Amino acid sequence: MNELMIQARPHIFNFQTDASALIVIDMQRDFIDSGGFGESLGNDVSRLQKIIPTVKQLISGFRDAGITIIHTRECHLPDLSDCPDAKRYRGSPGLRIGDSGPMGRLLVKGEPGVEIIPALAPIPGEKVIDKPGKGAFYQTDLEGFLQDQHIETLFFAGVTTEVCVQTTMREANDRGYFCLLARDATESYFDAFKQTTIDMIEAQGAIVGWTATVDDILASLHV
Ligand code: C5J
Repeated sequence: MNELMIQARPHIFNFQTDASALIVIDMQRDFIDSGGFGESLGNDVSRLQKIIPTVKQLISGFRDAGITIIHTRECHLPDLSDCPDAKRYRGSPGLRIGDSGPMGRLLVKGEPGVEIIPALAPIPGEKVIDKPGKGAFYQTDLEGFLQDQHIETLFFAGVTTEVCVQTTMREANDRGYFCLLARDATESYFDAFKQTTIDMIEAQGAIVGWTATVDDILASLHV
C-alpha cells in the first residue's frame, strides 16, 4: 500500500490506509440531543449539532476508502458498578449519571440516550466501543483490537474536543500511534476550549498529534 499525505498542521502527515482507523468519539444522543447528560450539566447542546454534516462526510469518505471505523459511546452498566462516586457525585447537575431523563437513564448502557445519533449510526462491521471513562483505552478492548488489525495511525472526530477526544488522543499518543484530529469534525460546548485544545495538540512540533480539515483529509484519499 502506498503512503498518502495530508496537508496538516503543524506539518505534513503521512499515513497508509491499511494501517489506519477513524475513531468517532461519543456522537451519542446524551451529548448532542436535548434532554441528555450534556444538557443536564447546563450546556448548550446545539453547539455540537453543527458538526454532524462534517462528521458524516468524514465517515462516508473513510467507508468509501475501506478504512476501519470505530465508534465510541461513554456509558455505564445499569448497576453503575463501573461509575465511581468521584464521577457521579460531581457538581450539582440537573440530573446525575444513572438518573432518569427524557431519553432514559443518563449514560446508562441500553438506554436511548446512549445510542449514536441516527445520522451517524454505525453500519454492520464497524466496531462500537462502550467506555466508562473519558478515554477510549481505559477498561475497553480498543488496544487489543488495534493491535490485531495492525493499526498504526488514528484519525479522530467527535465530542467533546477537550474531554473525551483529547483524553483518547493523548492515551493513543502515549501508546505510540500517529494521531490526527479532524479540526472541523470535533466540537466543544466551549469555543475557547476547542481552540485551545487544537493549539495544545499541534504545539511543540505535534506534541500530541496533527490536525487537518475534513476536506484536506478526504482530498488525500481521493474520495
Ligand atoms: C464529556 C465527552 N464531555 N464525550 N464526555 O463528559 O467528552
